[in-house]
Amino acid sequence: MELRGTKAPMYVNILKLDTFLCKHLKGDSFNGLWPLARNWKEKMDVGLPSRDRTGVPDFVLLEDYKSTSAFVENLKKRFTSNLIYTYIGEVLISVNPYKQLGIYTSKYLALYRNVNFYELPPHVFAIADQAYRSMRTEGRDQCVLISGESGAGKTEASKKILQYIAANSTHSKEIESVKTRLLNSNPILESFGNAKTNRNDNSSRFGKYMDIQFNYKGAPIGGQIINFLLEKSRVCTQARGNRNFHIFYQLLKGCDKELLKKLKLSRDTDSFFYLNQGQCPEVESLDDEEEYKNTRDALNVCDFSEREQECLWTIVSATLHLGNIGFKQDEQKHAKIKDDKHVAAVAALLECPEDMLRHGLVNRVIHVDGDEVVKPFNKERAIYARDGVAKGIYDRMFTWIVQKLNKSLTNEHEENMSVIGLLDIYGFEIFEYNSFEQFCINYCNEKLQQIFIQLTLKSEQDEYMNEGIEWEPIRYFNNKVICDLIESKPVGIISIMDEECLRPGEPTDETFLDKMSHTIGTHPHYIGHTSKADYYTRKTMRRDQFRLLHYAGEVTYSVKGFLDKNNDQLNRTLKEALTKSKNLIISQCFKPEEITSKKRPETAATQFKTSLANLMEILLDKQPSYVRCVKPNEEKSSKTFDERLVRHQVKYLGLMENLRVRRAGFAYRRPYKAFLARYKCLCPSTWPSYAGVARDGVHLLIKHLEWDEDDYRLGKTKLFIRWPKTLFAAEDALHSKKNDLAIVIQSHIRAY
Ligand code: AOV
Ligand code: MG
Repeated sequence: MELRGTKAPMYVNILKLDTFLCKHLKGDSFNGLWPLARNWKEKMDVGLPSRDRTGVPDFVLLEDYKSTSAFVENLKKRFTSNLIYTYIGEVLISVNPYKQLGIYTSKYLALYRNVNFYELPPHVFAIADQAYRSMRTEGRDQCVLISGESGAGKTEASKKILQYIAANSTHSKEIESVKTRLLNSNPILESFGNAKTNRNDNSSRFGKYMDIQFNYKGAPIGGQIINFLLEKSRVCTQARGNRNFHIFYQLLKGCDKELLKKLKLSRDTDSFFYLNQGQCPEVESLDDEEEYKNTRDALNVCDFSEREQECLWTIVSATLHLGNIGFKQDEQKHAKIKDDKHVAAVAALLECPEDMLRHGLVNRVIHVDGDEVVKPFNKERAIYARDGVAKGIYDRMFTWIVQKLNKSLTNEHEENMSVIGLLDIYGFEIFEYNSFEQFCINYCNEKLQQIFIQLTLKSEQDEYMNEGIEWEPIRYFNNKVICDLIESKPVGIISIMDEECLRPGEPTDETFLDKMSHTIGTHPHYIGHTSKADYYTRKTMRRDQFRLLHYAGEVTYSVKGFLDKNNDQLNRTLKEALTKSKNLIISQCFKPEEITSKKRPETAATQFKTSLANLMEILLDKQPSYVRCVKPNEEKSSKTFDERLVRHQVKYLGLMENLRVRRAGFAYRRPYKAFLARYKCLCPSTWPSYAGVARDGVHLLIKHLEWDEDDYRLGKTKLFIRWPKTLFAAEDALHSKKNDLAIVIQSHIRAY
């Protein structure tokens, strides 16, 4: 810890004081905090702060733990005092402050290092530290699951955890290079996979799971990223106030003239159909030009060669040119290409045969009895084909980037690695108009909620068992019923959708909807037109809609586009044109085998389901920590705490349920040693020193404090306290003792 300015002499005194106290008082109750704080006053302030003004730092200490209002009120008190973090036991609740709080500096990084979870105020660094230390001491793989709705702060939290691990793990030259690459993977993925939405200027439009791998010394030696379902429809359409992925704007604003010319682009974002629909070319909080530089730097750090980077830019610009290909329709309703210039540009940039591209954009070739039959598209189908190519190349390029990053992060030399996994996935989404993408995103959130409930309940139960304390089963809502509705076979929504996609004849979104009505219309979490729902509920739905009662609330989906998006097929001629591309990346993404293979590719939803099932396996294998992010208002304001909005999130994040589980028996628990260290000065038999077993010491202490028999239990390694008030009484007693101690310290300082 550096010593600077006028504080230095004081700090030296404190060091001496520390020795003095340890020697004379044989280790005071604040021992664990001494080396960390900069001056004695700061040390004195650590602990449970004033509960009236700033709320309780752990929800288990709420007197009225069953009341959502009390819960929200506590969050509000803390938010208005700039305390954005609160625990429920070991789960961290984080409220987006929408301003820089100065709580992620090197001082904080050092403060939380190697300190027991409960000795410092709640912080995301404490979660990171706990995961890191558990991995090292228990040798168990860890994962941190971050959830919350769009804009609640998940991605920021995951970056802070990575920052903490990079700063507080072992250093060496080789390791530094791994750390830099791990940190630089974020800006790359964000440039290509994040976009401005109405809820978040930097919204992740893909799910991400990242493993950080460590050697036996605890140094990060590599990483592995798994990406989930990029929202590729954004490449072609953006609702008002939305933008396309950041990279498009970065490239147009930031690249030099020479590259711009080579890519046949202009800087005017409005001249591109794929960029002007949202009518939002600029975002105040984003500097596209500057970000372009950052993206390039990050690409260099992560071993993307010059040539590879050039290929990325050609794909990004080819996408823009594709969007500007317009179509007209002749009398027979056959589509004709309007903008030759852009087709030529796409073919040149992607280095693929122009004639094939032209043909594929307006025709479908089908095989009937061994003969090729050409079926011209109408304008609508031609646009669909064009958008298909744009989405296809962008999506596969994104996956290619992830794979490339993985190569750069792979460590092949070390065995016996331990890992910490970070999961940052898109939050639950309820829009006015919800489509296939929201269906997948919300399904994913259902799965995460399921393991959250399962695991917290299970770990709670395990803890009681291990400590030899009686466990009283509690009732809770299990959302498995909704997961089953979506994913079970053969009558889950995904199966029904797949069946429709594969059915010969003319399956449409409407026939899919009808089929759902017939098979799952009576399911308690499904509302369709034939459901037994009340008249009013059905009346609020359009003919093309169905509604799911998710754990987080009702969402009405429009089936429009479900089958197409699930089928996710590029027309054969276009795919063939892409397999002939000489572009380094496109040629890796579109292999000729795809054309020759007779096997039908899996549908989008089924692929997603499989990747989620894999993710669940990965997660269940690890010891989880949780960060639950809450959004204080819809205006991105640092001043407003919208109680209604927060209440809703508290409900659907299952936080009350979580608290109920945690409080089912005992509100508070601490290992004996830690409890004794903090409170031993309250009992003459344990103060100033206690040489016996910590458990016995705690017993003596409790007897001295005259606690009621029913208010606590002595477990094998921990003390369990039933009511917060018991702890508060001890804490108040400690506080007055602290004041006495402060006087001793002050007089000592004067004496120096
Ligand atoms: P998300 O990941 O949860 O949404 P972000 O992590 O991108 O949300 O946070 C949204 C914005 O809120 C950030 O760009 C910051 O401006 C601000 N913010 C979040 N956390 C903090 C913090 N701890 N301190 C200061 N500002 C913060 V989405 O990706 O949309 O579901 O798909
Ligand atoms: Mg995000």
